[in-house]
Amino acid sequence: MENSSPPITGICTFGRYPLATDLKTLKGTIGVLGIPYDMGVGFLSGTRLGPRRIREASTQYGRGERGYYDPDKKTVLLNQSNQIVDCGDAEIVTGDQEASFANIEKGVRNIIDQGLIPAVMGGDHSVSIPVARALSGFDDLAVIQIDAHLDWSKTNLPGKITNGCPMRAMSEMGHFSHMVQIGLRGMGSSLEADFQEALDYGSLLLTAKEARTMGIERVLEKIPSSKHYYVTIDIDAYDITLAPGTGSPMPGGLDFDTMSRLLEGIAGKGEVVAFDLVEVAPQYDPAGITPRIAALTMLQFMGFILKEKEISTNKENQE
Ligand SMILES: [Mn+2]
Repeated sequence: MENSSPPITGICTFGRYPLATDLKTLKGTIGVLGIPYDMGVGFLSGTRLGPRRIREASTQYGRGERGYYDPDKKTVLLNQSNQIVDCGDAEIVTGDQEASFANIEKGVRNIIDQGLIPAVMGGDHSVSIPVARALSGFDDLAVIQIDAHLDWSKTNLPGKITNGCPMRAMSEMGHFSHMVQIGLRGMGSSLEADFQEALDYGSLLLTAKEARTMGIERVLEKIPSSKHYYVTIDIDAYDITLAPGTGSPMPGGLDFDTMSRLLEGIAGKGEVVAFDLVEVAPQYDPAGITPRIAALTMLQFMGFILKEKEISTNKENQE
């Protein structure tokens, strides 16, 4: 990869990592998959533009095998070679939710079948439903949602799936051993009865305020131990000032450091087998903050995941 050339040059791939759209012959550890989809949105749509804008923002941070030095952690992250590939986008069929979801699930399954961790960029939050479906082969799998909203709405349109119901949908899938929901606050789409159903299901609910008050170390202690983790990040988990480009931005949210420490802690707790970052709607953010913080969040999480992989491989080699 010609990383000596300026970020503005070349074909726009996530983090300037190599493009690998043949999902049957993937090599590496993490496969980025875009989902330009927003048919699950009843209010402000536009998340179909998310993947392209996130990719564009991410090129500025493409460091190749050099990685980058983190002065807080005093370590170099993302310096592993040939670990991340950009798999392009899932095939979206305009107006056909079922076909689109089937294609998304197939795309994610293909990446997993090749032994890679899917890093999915949405798309509205309904796309996490086919992503979650694709994870049915993992045992002892917990889902951690980082989001301002509970996303346990009952869909009021028969046969229609919206971005307000992915966590309810996941609770019905039967292959998640635990559910944790962090960052809840403010005016959400879910009703009081939905919160009660989430609790009855056994979901651990932590509001943004609770997370702030107890501190991230305590939050990490509270997350149940699992062998495998799937993390679904709604960009509106961030405070409205950090991510205005989304359909339902909300004040009182997480800051970047909190998100970063949370993701680092999760990567250290168990094996992250998939993650997605959803709900970036760039057109509501002329300053372009939102796709940028989305790209940085994904890159950081990838750095933590690869660092953990490196540590566990070293341990295995020593044993
Ligand atoms: Mn959501």
